[in-house]
Amino acid sequence: MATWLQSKWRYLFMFLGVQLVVMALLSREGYHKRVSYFISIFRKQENTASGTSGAGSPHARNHTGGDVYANLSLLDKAHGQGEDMPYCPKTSPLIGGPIHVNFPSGLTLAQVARKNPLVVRGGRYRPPDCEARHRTAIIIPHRNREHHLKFLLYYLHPFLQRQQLNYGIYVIHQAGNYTFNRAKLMNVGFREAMREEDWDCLFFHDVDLIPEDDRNTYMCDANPKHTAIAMDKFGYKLPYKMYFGGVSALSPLHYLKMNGFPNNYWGWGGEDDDIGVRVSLGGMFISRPSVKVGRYKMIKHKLDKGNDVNPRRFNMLAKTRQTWKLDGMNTVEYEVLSRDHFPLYTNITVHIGTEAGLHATAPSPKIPAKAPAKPPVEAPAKPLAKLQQKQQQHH
Ligand code: UDH
Ligand code: NGS
Repeated sequence: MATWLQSKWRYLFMFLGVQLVVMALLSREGYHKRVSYFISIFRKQENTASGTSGAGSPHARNHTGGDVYANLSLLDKAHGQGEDMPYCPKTSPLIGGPIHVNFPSGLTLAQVARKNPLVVRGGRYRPPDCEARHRTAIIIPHRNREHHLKFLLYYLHPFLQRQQLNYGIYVIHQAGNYTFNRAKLMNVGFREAMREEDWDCLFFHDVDLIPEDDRNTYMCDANPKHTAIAMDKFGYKLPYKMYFGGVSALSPLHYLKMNGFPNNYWGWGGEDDDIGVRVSLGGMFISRPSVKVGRYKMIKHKLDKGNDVNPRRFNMLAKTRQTWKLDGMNTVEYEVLSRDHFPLYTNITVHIGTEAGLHATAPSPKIPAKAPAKPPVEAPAKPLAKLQQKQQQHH
């Protein structure tokens, strides 16, 4: 009886042993994945529990924990920028998903520059180890918001690097104290950026909006794209269906199809709605990323001095259908006062005049918002001329 039991145990152990070996062999591949999956869950919990990190503590997070600078150490400057570099993969392996955003005090531009050693003069970057598939210019309308710009640059540079883009950042700075004109500055940005390089996508980007997920790719779609779909100040929801404010992305062809943006919205409000209407008047649709991905945190602020609410915005909006071909990229007038290639961005300071025109010093409040029916003052930059030709062929 005892011998029978002994041999039964022996067979049982042998059977279990063989099973164990087979299981170990079969699961060798999946094992690492599963282990790292569980580790990542624990890390995520750890990071949520430990609260904030981001800009204040540069080493605290890996990519799953939302540090926008995690992963970038994988980039190696030593890799050649030769002719024979392979194209970057369609989906960047550096993308990490949600980004933790906070605004620590004491951050300086010099610190931002040190954290972005591969960014070159004028705020330009291209991946060191592969040929980027996309060339994106970021256009930021600006005046008196240096403290916001610093944070935007802190987050945007690594964000764009993680997407393996060839990119450049342009700050279009309105000179003087006259009423701010966001849309006209964007027209200036478009023309001046296209003068420098044949960008295939332009992102029109408010200075106070920080993207919170790097799966929100800064590349153009087949239609104009509105990316600031879920902002914290609107409870991470679209405030209304036609909203086109904050951040949007257009290819040069999109931009020309809708005759760019209006030049005559002085002060706060309405210009973004006008742009949204132009998209459909130009025969296009608004595309958007998902609300999960198109998330932005706004740096809180009040309405700026020199940017009072425009009381005429509703009347102007009602006439977009009649005015869009008469006012826009084909009529924009301005004077570039300076162009500086700073380490983290290209600054273009521009005189855009007033409602009364480019050289009128004292604007008359009675001047109607009518678009000037003049031909364009400046000859289009070379890539633009090419595009206009393309557009004519298109129609
Ligand atoms: N901007 C400047 N300087 C200014 C004004 C605007 O740089 O003086 C730029 C900046 O890029 C900003 C963008 O224009 O992000 C849009 O302006 P905004 O931030 O003032 O507009 P927003 O609608 O906020 O985001 C308005 C706050 C309160 C409006 C209340 C009106 N009822
Ligand atoms: C609309 C404005 C837009 C503005 C949006 C969000 O009412 O320009 O609110 O404003 N349109 C008009 O005034 C016609 S916000 O909540 O960001 O201040 O972008």
